[in-house]
Amino acid sequence: IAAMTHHSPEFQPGNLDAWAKAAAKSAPGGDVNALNWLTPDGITVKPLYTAADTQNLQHTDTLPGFEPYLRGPQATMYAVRPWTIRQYAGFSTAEESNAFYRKALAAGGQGVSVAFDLATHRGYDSDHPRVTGDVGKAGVAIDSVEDMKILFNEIPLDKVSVSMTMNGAVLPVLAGYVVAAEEQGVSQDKLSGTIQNDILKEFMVRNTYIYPPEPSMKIIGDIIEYTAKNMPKFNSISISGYHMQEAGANQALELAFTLADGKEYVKTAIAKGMDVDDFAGRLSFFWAIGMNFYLEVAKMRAARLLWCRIMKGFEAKKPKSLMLRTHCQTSGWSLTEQDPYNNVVRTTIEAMAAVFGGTQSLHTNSFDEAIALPTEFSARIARNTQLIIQEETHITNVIDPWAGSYMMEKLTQDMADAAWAIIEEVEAMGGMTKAVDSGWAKLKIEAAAAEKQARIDSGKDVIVGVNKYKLKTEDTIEARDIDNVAVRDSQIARLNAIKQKRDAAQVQQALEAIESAAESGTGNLLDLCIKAVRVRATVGEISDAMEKSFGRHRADTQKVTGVYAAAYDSAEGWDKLKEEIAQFATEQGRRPRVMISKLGQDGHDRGAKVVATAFADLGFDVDMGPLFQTPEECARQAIENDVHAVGVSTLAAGHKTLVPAIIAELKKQGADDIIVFVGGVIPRQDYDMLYEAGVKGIYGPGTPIPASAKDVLEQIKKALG
Ligand code: 2CP
Repeated sequence: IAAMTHHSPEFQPGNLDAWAKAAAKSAPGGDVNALNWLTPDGITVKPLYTAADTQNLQHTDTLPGFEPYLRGPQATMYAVRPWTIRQYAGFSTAEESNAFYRKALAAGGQGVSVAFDLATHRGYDSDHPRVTGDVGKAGVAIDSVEDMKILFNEIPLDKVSVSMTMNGAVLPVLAGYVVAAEEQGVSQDKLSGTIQNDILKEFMVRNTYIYPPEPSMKIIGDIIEYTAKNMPKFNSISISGYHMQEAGANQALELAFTLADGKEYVKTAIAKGMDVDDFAGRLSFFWAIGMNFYLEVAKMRAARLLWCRIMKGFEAKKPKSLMLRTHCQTSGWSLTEQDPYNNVVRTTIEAMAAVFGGTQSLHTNSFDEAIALPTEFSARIARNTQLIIQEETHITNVIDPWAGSYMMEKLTQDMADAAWAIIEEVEAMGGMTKAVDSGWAKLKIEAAAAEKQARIDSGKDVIVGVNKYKLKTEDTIEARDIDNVAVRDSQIARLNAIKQKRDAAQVQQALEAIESAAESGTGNLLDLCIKAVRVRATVGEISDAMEKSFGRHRADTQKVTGVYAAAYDSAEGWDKLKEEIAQFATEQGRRPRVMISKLGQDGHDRGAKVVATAFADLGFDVDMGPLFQTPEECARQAIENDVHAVGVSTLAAGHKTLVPAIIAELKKQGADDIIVFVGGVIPRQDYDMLYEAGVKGIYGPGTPIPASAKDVLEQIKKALG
């Protein structure tokens, strides 16, 4: 029988040499190696894998539910319980968001995931003058526990697990959730859920920090300590690579930096005197899943392998401490404004990668998210994408179905090796806090982003409907719009009512206790914040109390140079534009000068950084405004630097308030000769309104940078007459 199966008379299997000869006949230039794909991570993906590729791998004989958990943290995985369908949502007021969650849960959603507005993220109450454009946009506005109670009204917090994406104002928000549950009759030990609480990546990419790194790490230590003791079912942190990939990192970089962040948090908790096994089982992770299908599956498997290795290095013993559990979200960056229904397909492919990679929880994006917040319709399609995979396809019946694939096993090892090399580089620098502090990690991601953009703009990386197979005309689709003024007014009314009713002396006392604990470094800050929330102190007041001794973090605005130009290799239009810019400089006595700015609390700066890099590589003089400017501050800086143009990058829906405001400020300060252009996520239906306000150019997602640069140059020339 053995002889029959190995030398079946039915076919002649061939061997590798023979295959190479046969393949060379159709390979470009007769070279099989030309079929290799060198990924952005530096991994060579070959067109063919065989048993020889997996011969020496140690992990291929392992099992799910056992070390190193590469094949999944649970023995049965989806065969018993599929991943949690957990859709990230939140907008406008607590009432509206609550209604949205309840409908979603009734229609098949399985957990809640709260998106807070940027004012809340940055620790400002809705009545703060810095956040007029941000309240209720891109998330729900929360000022006090009264808002939290409305947010979770009729959602049983002892049954439904809740994820809260919060990093900056993590203490008052987590405290608000605990107190809202308490007033619902649910004690802390029954609460299951997750708080993002991952500050290191905020300094690299997401930018919703409040305090500098050191006190921020103290806060994280306090939260890990408090939850380990009082909230055993609650995941104290969601160590996130998601935002790194969204900001441009390739998969190996995302994996490495995230695991290195994880190491740093473990060290922080151990330094507080905790036993690793007392908290490590409640550290969880969060990956972005983009369009590099094989790499994403490999990344998720490699992540579990490496985390087990890292935790053994800390001498963790409990299985739960060694297994990496993760949430995934399909890539928002991969969504296109052009031909947007294609995004349903992209999201489905990405969701499949997350599922094949063995995720514990998943968010699938809605197809309209490159344009605005999801509508009821687009949110339904996104949720159903997961329900269909769970209930129609039978994909869930088999655990880790890619195991044993020559390609996937080898790629898993390659991905683990690539990430491990970066982790060791970080370790040699003294760990992730140092790598972040020096700006090195951020620049590494920004360089990857600029390279990627140049590959897209020069057509090397294809995006259907954007740089290939473009439609001549696009239909506009329905987009959700939030009346930010109405939300702000209603938040301010509720804030005022709370302040009138509460016991001011009690509040004062609770805030002073927080202030002195922050000052002295003693006491658990989460414990003190819960006490302050009970007596109705607000998010802004609690944040201020800590800011008094912690201070507010200000980021450097470094930018990479030369990276975009080096990766952009469609020289023709590029060289001509560079010449035009040089000619402008000769005629005007100086180069065209633009200020790229971010207004309000929107910290998504990938686009701004990539544009700044590319414009500088083209020959513009580029100033980078600091994050979180008010229109008034931005106008002042633009005038002081004597720029020709201000380019506003907006991704969090603040454009209708903030863009007219910067134009008005420039006028007010006597500089209406400075032109304003806008880039980012802007629904088509808002274009007219912005042009009427005086904007000279609008560049949505997918605009090739050389095209926008040329247009800006023309507009500057026109303004100069
Ligand atoms: C699961 N369980 C099982 C099995 N599967 N038990 C036996 N056999 C099985 N096959 C058990 C688990 O051990 C667990 O119990 C319980 O069932 C729930 O399963 P889970 O896998 O822990 O799922 P979960 O409760 O949904 O938790 C998943 C995560 C959690 C990943 C651990 O941290 C999470 O939900 N994260 C979500 C993060 C998130 O939504 N982030 C939003 C990002 P025990 O707990 O008793 O063990 S917003 C993104 C935007 C872009 C932003 O950040 O700005």
